[in-house]
Amino acid sequence: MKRVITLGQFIIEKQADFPFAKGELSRLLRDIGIAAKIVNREISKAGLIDIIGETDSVNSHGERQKKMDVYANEQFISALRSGGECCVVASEENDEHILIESEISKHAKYIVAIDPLDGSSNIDVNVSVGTIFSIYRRKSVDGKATLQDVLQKGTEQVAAGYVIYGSSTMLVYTTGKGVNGFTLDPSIGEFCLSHPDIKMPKDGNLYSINEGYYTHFPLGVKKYIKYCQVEDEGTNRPYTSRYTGSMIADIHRNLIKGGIFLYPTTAQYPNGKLRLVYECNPMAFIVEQAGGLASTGYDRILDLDVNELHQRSAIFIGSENMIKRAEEFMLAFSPQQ
Ligand code: P6P
Repeated sequence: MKRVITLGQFIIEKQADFPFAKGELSRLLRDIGIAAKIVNREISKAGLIDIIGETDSVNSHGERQKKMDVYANEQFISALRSGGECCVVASEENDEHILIESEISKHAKYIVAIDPLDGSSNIDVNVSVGTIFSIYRRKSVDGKATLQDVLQKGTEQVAAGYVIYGSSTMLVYTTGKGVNGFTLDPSIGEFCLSHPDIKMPKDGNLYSINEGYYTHFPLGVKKYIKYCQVEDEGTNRPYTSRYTGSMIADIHRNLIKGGIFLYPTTAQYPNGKLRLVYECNPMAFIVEQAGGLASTGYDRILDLDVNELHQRSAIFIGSENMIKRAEEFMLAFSPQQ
């Protein structure tokens, strides 16, 4: 009989990897897991309750907020506020960072950046959506935490993860010592270890990109797309195109099977669409920890300077050899200005 290892048990067992930790990070991950279960409960019956569709409000990106966006944001912020291990939350849904100033939290050592519900427009049509989180140590030593505590490079992350609300609900995370995946068992209400020590295949034959923007892509991207489509048995081409409109679903699939996800610069998004702090950096940390790569097509995502909370970036993320090939096309046809 295979031993069931819950997320809580796993976190405690792995705590030994952090001799100086006194359990705060473990409790923080536990708080995130609790909020994920609450959000999952509502998503799983979205069509039956008044939680799909749009609100009357617009977020900092000018995007109309979905009811589920607001609900998920409230749940994660509430869990982090009551957990007491986080002093600042930076959310895709909030223009400014949120100071958690309760007595137990204002001296907390961790910062959490979160996209509470990425791809939420897919909920209305039952396509997988997800939550992305990134955890940093507070840098400021006294007084109130500041925005500078949030604007840290991706290399400073102490943990990152995502929850994918799909055919099953999974939580995948890293603390810098590999990547592990947990599947929610609704019968016991626990995330259970299902994908220990995930390793991303070095090669793959899946490519994920919104080819609707083809005319606006840099020449290097256009040339790479054509490369993916050319018949060549030796390199397992033509590749298969898979693009769901939900980054977490696309990257999770590629993490397991091997593949590449690209969101390059476009006319509409000259700096890329995806946000560096709470989308690109956490996903890059996870993918690198699983043996993959993540870049802008030129520079490593985790090394990018972070200057604004909602800063955008182009992203090429996936299997090592596929990323390297795509970067060769960028170097050859769209050299960095
Ligand atoms: P487009 C969802 O809105 C998201 O942020 C990612 O999850 C997804 O990969 C991307 O945007 C889809 O963007 O422009 O292809 O619809």
